Amino acid sequence: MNPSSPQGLRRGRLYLGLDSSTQSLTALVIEVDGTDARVAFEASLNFDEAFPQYDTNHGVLPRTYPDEVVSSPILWAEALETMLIRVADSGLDTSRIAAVSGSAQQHGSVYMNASAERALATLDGGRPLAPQIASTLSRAVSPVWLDSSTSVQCREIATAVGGADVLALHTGSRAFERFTGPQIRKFAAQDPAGYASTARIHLVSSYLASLLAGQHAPVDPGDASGMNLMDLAGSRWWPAAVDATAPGLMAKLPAIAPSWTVAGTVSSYWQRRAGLPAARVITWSGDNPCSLIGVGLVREGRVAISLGTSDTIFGLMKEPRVDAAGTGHVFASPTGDYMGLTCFSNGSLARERVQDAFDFTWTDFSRALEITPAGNQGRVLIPWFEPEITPTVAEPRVHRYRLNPDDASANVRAVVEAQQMSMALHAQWMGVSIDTIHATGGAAANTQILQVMADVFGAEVSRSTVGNSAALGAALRAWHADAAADGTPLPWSTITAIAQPNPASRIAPNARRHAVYREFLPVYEACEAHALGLGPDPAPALERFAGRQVQ
Ligand code: XUL
Repeated sequence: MNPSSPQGLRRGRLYLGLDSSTQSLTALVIEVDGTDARVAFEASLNFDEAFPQYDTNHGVLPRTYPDEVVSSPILWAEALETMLIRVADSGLDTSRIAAVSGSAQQHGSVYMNASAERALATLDGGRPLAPQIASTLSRAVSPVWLDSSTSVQCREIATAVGGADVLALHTGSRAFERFTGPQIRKFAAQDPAGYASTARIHLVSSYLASLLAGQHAPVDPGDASGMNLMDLAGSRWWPAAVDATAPGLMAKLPAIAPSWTVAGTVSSYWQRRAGLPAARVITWSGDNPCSLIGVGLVREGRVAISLGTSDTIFGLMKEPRVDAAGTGHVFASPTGDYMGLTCFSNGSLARERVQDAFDFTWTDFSRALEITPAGNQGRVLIPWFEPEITPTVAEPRVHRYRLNPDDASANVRAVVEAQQMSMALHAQWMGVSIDTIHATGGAAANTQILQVMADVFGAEVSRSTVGNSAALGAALRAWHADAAADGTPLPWSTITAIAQPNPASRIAPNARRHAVYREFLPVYEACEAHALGLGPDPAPALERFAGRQVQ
């Protein structure tokens, strides 16, 4: 221990961050010595592979209707147990874990009955978790963010509060199908008895925090802003939206607490089951707010692009500017500021569909990007393999312009260019002039994809040093909250030093290729408008663009 350091007493403390994402559960432990942090442990469990008995595909249950997408809260509980036992068996001195926090896929909801409160407090550490939790659920499944089945409910809620603009102004987003409020409204209408027997509606984040703490945990403003229910400026439930959503809902919602709130301690269940200490459980948040911290975005001006199951572009905002076009969201940030975010559902989903179609490895995929020119000679793919969030597309359909569906390399370039151009177009509302992008998520490992990103945006791209930015963000939030709870708060700049991108990974934009994309962008926009049924045939514009490329 360094006695001269004011943080000396903290030496060797461990902070555990968990990330329950769509497809996997990740655990990441940081070890903190003074104000230095290093990653001491990292592991992931893929739901489909580790728990085949749930029959999930990419983390979701088999679908009855294409637009209804649900997963299993019991699976998430079982994954939590398996992972915490793995952490305990990892050789780490888990007695040094001072605090645990988490991140979870946003918007998903878990419905618990009145028996949950007692059941959480009296879990039997001699038995597995899943069977003890099953009877506390008033709904066996959880709708997740890929669900797009609630357009009717979105309209009803918006109308009841005075229109889409009013809802966006108060909650940070117009009504979105995947947001929790519309999902709750649909459940209340379709299964009134199930809704009536629901005592608490958790987000995935607060559900898992409750399992850890052995008591109902609060939601943080970051995750709560993905519900269409919270008054963003006041970080409290907005009665007009709550009343417009479902009868008696206010009493079923968790408390909203600042994201650094201590929600309890690791319960006796986990102390016995996994030998964990009674560490502080810090309120969990959504994966996007956690990633904001995990990629070190604690000042305005830079953005991050996360290439995960969904692709998201987000950045910290001091003021809650709202997207007039209605596709973006404003969430609360774990720092107490705001964050702007635009989400694209056809992220890795679309890249993998193109990859699978040609039986490509990731090396083949990268090679295809290397051998094809910027602008793809005016060949365009609009990659709506799944219903798309941005722009809103209910019926999935892939559109090709001048693109032969059998041309493997051109299709690879087309999907990557489409995603990057779409992000550039639909992030303009944030009003941030983008000169630096922090890239994260699984596909950020691919240098060729990041080069297209740099060239489209005309911005430098740096890769996060730690791949699992949401789990890292959760671990860093645990550290931040633990220090604050001890009365020795640390600035976010210190907490996120480890999350700053590696300068050696910097990818510079190429001026010539950026010029190509500046010209391509309005042409792509015209293709998108045409695919949406909102614009004329873009063929002439594409021909002109392609003609200029070969000159
Ligand atoms: C954000 C969104 C997704 C999920 C899953 O609004 O729907 O990013 O959080 O990652």
